[in-house]
Amino acid sequence: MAPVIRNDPDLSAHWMPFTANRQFKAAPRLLSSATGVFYRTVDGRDVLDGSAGLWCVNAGHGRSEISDAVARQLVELDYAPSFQMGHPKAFDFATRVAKLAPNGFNHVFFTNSGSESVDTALKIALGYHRARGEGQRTRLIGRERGYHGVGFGGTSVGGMVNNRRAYGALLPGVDHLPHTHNLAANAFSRGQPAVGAELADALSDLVALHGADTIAAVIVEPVAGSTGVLVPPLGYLQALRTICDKHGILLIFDEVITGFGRLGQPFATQYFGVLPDMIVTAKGITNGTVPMGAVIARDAVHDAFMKGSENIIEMFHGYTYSGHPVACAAGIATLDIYEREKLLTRASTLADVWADALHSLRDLPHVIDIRNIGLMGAIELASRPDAPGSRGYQAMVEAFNQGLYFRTSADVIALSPPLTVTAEHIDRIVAVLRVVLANLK
Ligand code: PXG
Ligand code: PLP
Repeated sequence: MAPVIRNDPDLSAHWMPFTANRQFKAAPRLLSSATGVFYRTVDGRDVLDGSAGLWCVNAGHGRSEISDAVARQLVELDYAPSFQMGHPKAFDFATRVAKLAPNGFNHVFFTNSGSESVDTALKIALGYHRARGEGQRTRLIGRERGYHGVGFGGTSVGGMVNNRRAYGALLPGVDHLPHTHNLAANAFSRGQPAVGAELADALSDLVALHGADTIAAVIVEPVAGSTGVLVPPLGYLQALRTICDKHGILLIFDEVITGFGRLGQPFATQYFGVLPDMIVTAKGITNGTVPMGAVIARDAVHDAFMKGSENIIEMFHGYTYSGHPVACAAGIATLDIYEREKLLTRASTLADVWADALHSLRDLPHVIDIRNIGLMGAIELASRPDAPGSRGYQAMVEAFNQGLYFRTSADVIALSPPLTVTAEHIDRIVAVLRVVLANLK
């Protein structure tokens, strides 16, 4: 029997995340199914998925290889305890994930989300220093306009003010580097902007202020996603790495969005040629199908824990659902698709088409910047002086009504379609945007 999809559910009980609940419930946008790069709404309209869901559906929607693997797994082994017990797929999947990372990143800690991956990586950093006799290294450094999820650790190192201000003192001993967004110097850059590598020097200033031996780790998104696609200036990530090396500070790349092919390499670390000490992932690891995340650690980080008596738990951390069998089955099927369809490098073959398409919108009203890298892009609109964010929101609603979905961050339109997108789909994205922006007040 075909499932019955209710088009008019009672909306009151579900307290929606990161949503203007009252506004949404007054005029809901409900999706009922999805195939390829299209969603279908409850009223039967096709909507092109311009943001791969929330930056996670890298292989496109409705992949039967994944749903079949999940169904089989639920019958075979629905759950296995993750503490002091194991199941083969968690080990197989960890091996597969590690193989995609640069050489020397051979250890994978599973979580269930990007937020959990971030908090896990921060705790690994603290534990690493303590295991090496440097337990006084407790300071954590994030960046303005960074997004690292919503746990207390990620909220603390995060740098988006609305995500922080209601939540009190957060973690102590946290600093933030300046963000790298500079419209005056870098507006309408294609790829990496030229100006801003020197902003990494702020890390040297924090070292001078606090003392190098108090700082545990720096966490940054190689390309900031949530805050509106901020591409790192040329030389910036290299400069951060150099300063971290000089002072024994761990460098964490939060690749929750950039991981699994977004830039045309498995991870942004390979795209930029800069090696962190840990890679934080989630989202695309299962094509968004089953919640999962992972921290990929460099051997030296992992090995620092593996000493002392063998009956002692090396790291007091983990989740009921770390390495969940269903998530691992979904993840293995996802990596099979990525490999078979060469999706982890596909963004590099589409990057020029993508850049040309986006930058063709430059002369439309209100557009103050367009930026792109790999298959990520952003169109920044001038804010209405009395109502920042309202123009971006209106663009999102109008586009949705015309068959295109994308994310906005205030007045920045953020685009990151599934990696299966074609040049024709890209034309369609740009055609809808052109109409929407031309008519926006
Ligand atoms: N780090 C980064 C870099 C992220 O982008 C997280 C951590 C947290 O992951 P979870 O799985 O806990 O949400 C993210 C998540 C958007 C948007 O449109 C971005 C995210 C999530 C939802 C919406 O900007 N990023
Ligand atoms: N709260 C309680 C009362 C628990 O028993 C547990 C796990 O056993 C948790 C929270 C943590 O849940 P999870 O391991 O799914 O993160």
